[in-house]
Amino acid sequence: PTTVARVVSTWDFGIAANQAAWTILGKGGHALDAVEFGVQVPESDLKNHSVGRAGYPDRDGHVSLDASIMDADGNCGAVAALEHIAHPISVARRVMERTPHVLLVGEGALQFALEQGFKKEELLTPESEMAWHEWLKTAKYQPSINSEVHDYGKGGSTGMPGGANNHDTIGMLAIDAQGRLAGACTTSGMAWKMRGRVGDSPIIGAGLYVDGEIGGATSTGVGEEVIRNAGSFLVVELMRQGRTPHEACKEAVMRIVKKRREASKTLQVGFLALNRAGEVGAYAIQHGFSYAVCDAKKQDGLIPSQSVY
Ligand code: SD4
Repeated sequence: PTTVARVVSTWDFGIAANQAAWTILGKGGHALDAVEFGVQVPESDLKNHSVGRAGYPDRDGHVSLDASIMDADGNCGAVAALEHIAHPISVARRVMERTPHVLLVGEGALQFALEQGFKKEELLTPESEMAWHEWLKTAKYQPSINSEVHDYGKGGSTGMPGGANNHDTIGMLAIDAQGRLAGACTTSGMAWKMRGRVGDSPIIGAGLYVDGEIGGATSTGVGEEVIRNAGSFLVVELMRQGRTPHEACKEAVMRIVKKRREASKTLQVGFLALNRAGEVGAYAIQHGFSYAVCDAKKQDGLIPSQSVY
């Protein structure tokens, strides 16, 4: 069957990531290769402080990365709290393809990555280190919800100094010319998180879910709220029940808002979904979430998501 190939991803940095994915999709390549290649772009981007290299560290100064990847047949792999590896998404794919497991964490994930030939690197850049030192001046070393309340007016939710960063996790979903779906999600998590904290991004069903019969979903924002609601799985299940991607994302967002009415006023969660027919939808709690769509007709479309607030 010939389908319209399409790739979608979260936030404005999704444009460049989609274009990379398109170099594979546009040639009739596999959706799985496209999403892995696509999200490597923000993983490498030194200006991006919420994904991969140059990501903001945890409270103790460690850059610790979460990533997951999934295909249409239920194959999936993920890494959490992985340090020193520039492309966690590629380690996640190796977990999927070369181990009997789905998720490797921390030291074990690093050991596996090194065994697979990935290079051990320092991912904390001088700029991120400076931002961390700046944060340390006022930070109390204890989990505080306010350290993760962000300046949505500037479009981001990563808790960076001065609200200057308007980028978050990248979640990417693709359908290729043969109708195969795949998704990838990669992040350095919430800036200044507790050491060992894992968000939604590497949790299959939370930050990412793909079902070849239905479609895929991915999320960005405060991962705890997404995990609590098995967010991406919920979006896909709602599409299974007949919702459009937009309706499914909206209903999943409303589920969070309903359960967490007070907290949801100050936190961001955004969902992005792509169904088997190539239809795209998104919804967020806070204003400012956007997503990028790329196909044969449009290479750089950035679309603002609707939101509750
Ligand atoms: C997390 N959802 O670790 C990710 C990161 C993110 O705003 O999107 N931050 O919770």
